[in-house]
Amino acid sequence: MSGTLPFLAACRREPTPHTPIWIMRQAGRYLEEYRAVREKVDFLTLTKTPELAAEVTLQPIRRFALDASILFSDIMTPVEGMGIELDFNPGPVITNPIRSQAQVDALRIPDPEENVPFVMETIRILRRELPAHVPLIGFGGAPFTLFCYAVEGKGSKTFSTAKSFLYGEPDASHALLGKLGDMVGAYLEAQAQAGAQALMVFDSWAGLLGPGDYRRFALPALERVMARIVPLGLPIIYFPNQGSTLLESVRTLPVDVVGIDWRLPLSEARRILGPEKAVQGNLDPAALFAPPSELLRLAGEVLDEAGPAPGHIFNLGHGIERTTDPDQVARLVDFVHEESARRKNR
Ligand code: 1CP
Repeated sequence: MSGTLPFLAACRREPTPHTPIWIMRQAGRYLEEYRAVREKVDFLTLTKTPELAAEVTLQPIRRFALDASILFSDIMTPVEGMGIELDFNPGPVITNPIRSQAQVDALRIPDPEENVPFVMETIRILRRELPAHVPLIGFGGAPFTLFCYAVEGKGSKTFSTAKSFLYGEPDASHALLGKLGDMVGAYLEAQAQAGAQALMVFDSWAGLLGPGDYRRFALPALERVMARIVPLGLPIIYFPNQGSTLLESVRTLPVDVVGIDWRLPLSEARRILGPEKAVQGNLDPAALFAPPSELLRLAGEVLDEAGPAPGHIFNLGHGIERTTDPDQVARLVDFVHEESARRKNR
């Protein structure tokens, strides 16, 4: 029964025999088999070719005893069909950044099966090829994080252009955030219909906003996404990166799991979020560069912080770095399984 798989049970805060673990960006350049695929095709082609996208999703599952897989795609993949022109170098690059109300008005809300049929086909292939004990997570970007790239036109540390637009043109910004929310809601619903077993919303740049502006701009658009996907009944994970000062607001969102970056101890996150939310995280990705004994000590600290209550999914506090040694990932996964099972039997 899929409902009893440790990852899905932990999302629902049900007891599990061990703490489930998966790793953000678990498919990617730190794996030589991923680099071998990328030598032959560029990133966009990889995401648009279902057999290849499914293959790289499966690569980390073959190597490590992970408790969940995540669709190989990108948060920006579905925005092309809105009329936002997308390239990757290596992060997203937008050739027509959105900087006016007229541009916002011209954006379409596409039908996901027509816009990104390759994503839905990748999910269908994966549900056939994944081992039955490994559930598949579908994902999308949070409206505010998609807004950052759509307006800025590329990655940035500060997203100054996007934030200038947010404060300078609040009405156009609300309209853009609303359209992105409607697009992502439909996109995630289509992933669920294609076979995704949990849905994750990445808000990588949430931490650029203070709590007041997060409530004013980011939250209403996120609530539109939730209104669309909560009725589907799948576990929902929301990851507000660098969002420790936003958790009071996140507490009111109807999500099952909140991803926590490594800057906040999980005990603190649990205290702020209350007993109704599961937590996911939050080992510093840099811990994978420590000697093995230190890596395992730091992973043990994350288990200590999560405490004995059900509802913890082990993960890194953000994506794995491309220079990480895969043997360290294997050590981490095995340790989390063995150590958490030992503690539960104590
Ligand atoms: O091979 C390559 O060079 C491409 C690098 C790469 C990869 C492996 C990009 C470009 N995207 C991805 C895959 C990806 N992106 C996944 C795959 C599934 C997995 O986790 O294994 C996921 C979930 C994402 C989501 C994503 N893309 C986010 C949210 C998560 C996060 O890390 O905060 C963000 C912010 C992006 C944008 C993006 N796409 C790619 C890059 C290098 C970036 C970051 C750009 C920046 O620094 O702003």
